[in-house]
Amino acid sequence: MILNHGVSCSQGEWVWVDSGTEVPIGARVKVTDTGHQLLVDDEGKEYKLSQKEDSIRVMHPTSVEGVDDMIRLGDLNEAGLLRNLLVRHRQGIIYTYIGSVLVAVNPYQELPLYTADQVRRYHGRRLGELPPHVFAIADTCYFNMRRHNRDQCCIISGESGAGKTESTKLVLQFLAAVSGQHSWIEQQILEANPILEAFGNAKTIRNDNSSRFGKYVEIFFSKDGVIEGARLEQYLLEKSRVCHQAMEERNYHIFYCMLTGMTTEQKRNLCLGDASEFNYLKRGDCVVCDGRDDAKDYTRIRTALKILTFTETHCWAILKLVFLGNMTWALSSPNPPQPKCLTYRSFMTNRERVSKPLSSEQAADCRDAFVKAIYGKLFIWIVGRINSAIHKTPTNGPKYVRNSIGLLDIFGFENFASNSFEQLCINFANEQLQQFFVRHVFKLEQEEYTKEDIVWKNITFNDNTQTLDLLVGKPLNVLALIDEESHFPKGTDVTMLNKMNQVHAKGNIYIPSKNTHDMEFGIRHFAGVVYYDSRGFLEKNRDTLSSDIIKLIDTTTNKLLRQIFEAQLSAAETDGRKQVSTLSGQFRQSLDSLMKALSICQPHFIRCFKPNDNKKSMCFDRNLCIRQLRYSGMIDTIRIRKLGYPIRHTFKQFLQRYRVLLKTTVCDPKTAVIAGHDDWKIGTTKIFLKVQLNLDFSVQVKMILSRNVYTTQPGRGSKP
Ligand code: AOV
Ligand code: MG
Repeated sequence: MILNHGVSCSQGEWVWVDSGTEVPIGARVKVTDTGHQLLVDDEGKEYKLSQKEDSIRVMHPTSVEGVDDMIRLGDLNEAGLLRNLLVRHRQGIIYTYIGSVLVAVNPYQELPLYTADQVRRYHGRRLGELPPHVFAIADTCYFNMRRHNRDQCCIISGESGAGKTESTKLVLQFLAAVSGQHSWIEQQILEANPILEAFGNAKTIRNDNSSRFGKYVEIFFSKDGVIEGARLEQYLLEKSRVCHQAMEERNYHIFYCMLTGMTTEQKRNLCLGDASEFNYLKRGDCVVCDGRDDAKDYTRIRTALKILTFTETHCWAILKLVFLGNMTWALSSPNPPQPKCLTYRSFMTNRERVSKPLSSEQAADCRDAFVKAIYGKLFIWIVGRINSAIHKTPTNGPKYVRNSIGLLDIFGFENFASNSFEQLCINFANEQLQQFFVRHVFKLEQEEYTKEDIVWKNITFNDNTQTLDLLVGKPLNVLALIDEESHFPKGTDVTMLNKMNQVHAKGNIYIPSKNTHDMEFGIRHFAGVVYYDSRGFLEKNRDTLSSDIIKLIDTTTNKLLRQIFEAQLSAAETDGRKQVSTLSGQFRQSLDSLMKALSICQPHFIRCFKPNDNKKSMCFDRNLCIRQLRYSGMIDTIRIRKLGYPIRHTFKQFLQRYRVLLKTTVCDPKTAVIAGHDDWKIGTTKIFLKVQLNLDFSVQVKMILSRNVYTTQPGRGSKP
């Protein structure tokens, strides 16, 4: 049977079908015993071929079995990328390249891929020589750093549960293995992880070990390629979790680890009972997490703390502070001892300072703010302590050379049913990283054309500059307005929203609230529109503790508590009215320095994908994956490639593939002209094509081949 696209269908043939799914799905032609032709798609659904004839295209052979590098796909489009991941996922292959970018699909099962043998196998090999692997990317970083004396960075992104943190650990494991010293400092760097995860990770509905902060780890190497130290930067720990957890979610691991791991004696000393006795730990109605062994983790954390030179006194001080919130004002206690600063608020009138009792709700908010502040500051302090153990400034003087590899494990784009200030910050970070990514891919393309002496000009690509302008670029941008209103004593979420609506309604990136009662505004992000609920924005952004609480802290004899609030205490002393920087201000600053750091590195990208929402090993959710393909920048990558000549063959490959046509086709000059010179270019080592050639293009092939190419050595072509 011949279809309208000139496709002849026979038993076993693969085609693309448009069957109302978001992107076309792969399907195979099946001829039944009775001679009827059916289509069976990738999900196992059957259709009568006759019903689908209009929406069928023949599948390129590369899409049938799948390829290691998706840039090589003949069907270089969404459907092609998606099916490639699907086909490989079914074969248990989790890694795939798209050019130099690694796509890692979470296997949700232990795979024998990360052994010492595998490290040796991948070490010293070129990217693409062996099947795609996270070790291949790690080795490329290491190789490039040493060969070119240039700092490298690896940007690992993906949504919650996609495998960013695991990939980061694997890269680190590889680097530690090939740097080859098994030194104390290496061990310290590796042991920083259990500590960070204990205090910064928690069970969520998406991930049993979800990192609730972003991190950038820089690993420093001597000129001999030996690990010398590292430095950690953390971003935006989710403090609200300390007081509140959604259903089926937990507070930070450390709480549960302490309560199950400590001896009865130790617990008695700290007046601790069971996790189920703490309101702060059981809000999600989930104190145990299947698959995690809290008691064992506790031992691990204590060992790690020791390795990172936390003293016994430090450890106890930390553990005590962790529970301070719960102990002093245990919500479960019927008569909690209530320090006055938590039940009263003092403020200045014209003449004097007066105190006003707080409602019980206000008092609870005040207590929560305190507890969150303690935890947040403690986390920052712990990261600082870890850095002081693993980050050694070079002692050999300023001329001393060392190189680094940075690993960024940061929250992916977020779009929930309800989005707040945190999501705005996270999505802002992702916009910046997306721009960085797209510009890098664009630059690589440009370089490839220049290298091959092919003119690539007047090509522009619309990246997400407009969204970034709205967020931080233009005058009165969104983040500036939020900040301005946060500093303004009478500012409220409503006044802030009104200003944003006024200033930005005319643009096409900002979506103003529908009416005066609507507290939502929308932003067109690169990965889709996100609606933000503006309620609570200012308070979250101000991120300040009341002066009463600062005073309370000032009375404490707890040394660690004083230490973690050092900055606040001294600010209160010098000038109470001094403008403290807002949360978005701090975040912007740390992002700016991150972007600066990344921009001087040679970047590598790992895009982690989640195959399904149920943490299942052999299940591939097409819609979920399409969404990830889009916002991971994969679709941008192919769009950029398609602006030029997406299909490339080295001369040798090209000849092998098409030589046969040279003998069988007669060159008709007229058709050759129609085929057009613009559809292909001959570079110095490769042939560049606009579209994949098939038999219909034999004339073109003939023409290309006739231009001397076939007489040249592979890799040394002559120019047209
Ligand atoms: P995330 O870092 O991307 O989410 P994780 O790295 O924590 O996600 O991965 C989630 C879980 O998936 C892990 O705990 C493992 O069980 C499993 N997993 C991931 N990668 C692998 C792998 N290569 N091999 C085996 N199992 C894997 V978040 O921090 O929530 O954004 O906030
Ligand atoms: Mg993580």
